[in-house]
Parts: sequence; structure tokens; C-alpha cells
Amino acid sequence: MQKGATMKKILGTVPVLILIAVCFSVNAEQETDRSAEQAAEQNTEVAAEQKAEPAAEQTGKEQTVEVPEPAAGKVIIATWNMNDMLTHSEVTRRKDSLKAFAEKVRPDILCVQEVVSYGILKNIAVTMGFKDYHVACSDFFQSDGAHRGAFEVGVISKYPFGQVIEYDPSPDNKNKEGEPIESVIRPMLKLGVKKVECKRGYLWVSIPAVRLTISVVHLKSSFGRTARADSINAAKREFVTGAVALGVIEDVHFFPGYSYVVAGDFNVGHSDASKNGSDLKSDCYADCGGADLYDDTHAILYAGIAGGLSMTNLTGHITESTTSTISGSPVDNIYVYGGYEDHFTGARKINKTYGSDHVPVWTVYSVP
Ligand SMILES: [Ca+2]
Ligand SMILES: [Ca+2]
Repeated sequence: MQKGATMKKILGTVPVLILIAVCFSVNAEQETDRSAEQAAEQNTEVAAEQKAEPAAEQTGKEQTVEVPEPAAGKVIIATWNMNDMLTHSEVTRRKDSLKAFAEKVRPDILCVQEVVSYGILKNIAVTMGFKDYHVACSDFFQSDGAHRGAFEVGVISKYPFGQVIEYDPSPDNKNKEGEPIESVIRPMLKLGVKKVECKRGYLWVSIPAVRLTISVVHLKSSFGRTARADSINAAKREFVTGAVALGVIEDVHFFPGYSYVVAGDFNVGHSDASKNGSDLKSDCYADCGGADLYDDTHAILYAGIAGGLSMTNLTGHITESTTSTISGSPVDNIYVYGGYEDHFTGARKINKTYGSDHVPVWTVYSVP
């Protein structure tokens, strides 16, 4: 896939800042609004994610997309928000769907969201038939409770991990089984992205056998809100994504010759015309005209505003939603970067949720 073409496609959907002077004049007021909302929300940070129940097993029309047969040097990388994998009994209840998913998608590397512990993810891997695969899981929440306030992200990989690091806003690990080493998240402070109180960071793994680093995200949901009511959620998304971007920039130097992947549930569609902006200094919420909008999450990865970082969104050409609960462009995205971006196929989705409220999204990577 040509990065330039993809970028044009993405950029074509995002309003571009034209009047910097106008935007600066309203910026101070917007900052105040955001700070006030932030303070209010910090006090009422809900442990539970609120969302609608999954509507249906199918979303959209069934695509006749076949995942290619396994082949040497071809790596299927998928991301899937599994929806409420809260207990071992839930894994058992959904075992047929999990097996069907595994047989259809056959991921070599599967990035997941909405599991609550390493133990649950290990159980999922075995249930899918991947008992020899390697499992990495974040531990943002020590409770591992059967509730949405304990959501982790993880990776199930055919290939061993070189290293697993959890980037946790509040490091708290206590040497439980499967806990990765952890580091505090660095806000992209030099570009004005401040730390915002949030519970969920991201998980980073390196996979030397296929020369990949992968950052898995499950960014803050909007609870269906937009504009000012969504500003604190957008700030949380930008905070974590900024840290991910810094990590990718670091990976380029630390792991030359690798490809760098950012995958997961962004909780904002890549082409959501009511939210996406591309200027961190200007966040407009309503009646914006040509002014830059308030959620620069995707732009942080593709628009070059973070150290020239211009990742390619393999999902950029997909216009249909990837979840039955959020309409519009995909919230589940796979971004890639490095000298081998053309070794990834454009992402595809299978319009079947396999018991979740999200469909899986996948790409095939030809190892250089
Ligand atoms: Ca932790
Ligand atoms: Ca903006």
C-alpha cells in the first residue's frame, strides 16, 4: 500500500487548520473549559465502562474475504475487541465462537482488548487452539475483577516476545503471574499534550523473529458523547496516543530494520468528521467552520505533528464501522511505520463479531 495515497485519503477526511490566528484567539477559552471538565471528571472517574449491549452477531453485509492460507514468511496480524471477557466461565460460554474465530482468521499475532487478566487471556488462547502461543497482557488494574473497570489489553503470538512492557499511567505491579515489567507513560508534554488522569495505558511488545514492535491500545471511549461533553475523553485518547507515538519514534532508533505497528480500539473513528482534527494547539467543539477539531488522536500518529511521524493506517480505506455499537468509520485500526510499510496488505475486516460487539480487523505482513 502506498503511504502517500493512504495519507491523502485520510487527510481528505480531516478538516485542516487554515486560520491559525483565529484559532489561537479561542484557544485560551477552550483550554479553560477542558481543565474544568477534566477536574470534574477526575473526581467522578467511573470504574466501569458504559456501553450498549452487542446488537447482533453480524454487522453489515458478510464479506467474501478469505484470510490467505498460511505461508512461510507471511504473518497474519489481527486486532479484536473481544467484548467483556470478564470471567473464565465467559470464555467457556463462548468457546464455540472463539474456535470459529480462530479457524477463520488464523492469526499469527492477535492483539486483543477487553480481557481482565493474563489468566483469562491464556485461557482464551488455549480455547482458540493456540496452546503453544505466547501470551502478553497488561496489568493496569490489580483487581482483575469481573467488571469493565478492569479491562486490559493483550497479545497472543505464535512467535516469542523479545520483551513485553506495560505503559501504565500509575505503575502498580506486584509480581503476579504474567505481569509484564512496567513503566510510567510519558506525556508528549513538549507538544502541549499533558498527562490526564486515566487508568488505561498501553502494552508494547517486541517480536524479534519477525522484526516487529507492536503497541496495543484500547483508548478511552466517548460514551456516545461528542463535542465539549467528549473533551476529557479526547484528552485521554491524545495522552495515551502521544505516548505511543513517542514509543514508535524511539523504536525506530532502537530497532532498526523492524516494522512498527500500533493496533487496537481507538474509540474514535479514523474519519469521524465531527471529532478529528490535526492541530494540537487548536481544539474547536462546535460551529467550527474551517477551525481544527478537538480530537487529534489519529493525527498524532499520521500527520507528522509528532516528530514527523507519519504512520500509515492500513484501515484507512475501510468506511464501514467495525462495531455494532458505534456507527461511522472504524474505531478498530492498524497503523504501521518503517521501511517496510509496503510489506503489509491493506487491512480487511470480516463482518462477523464471533460473540463480541466488534469485528476483527487483520492484515498480512510479508517478513522482509
Ligand atoms: Ca500496572
Ligand atoms: Ca485539534
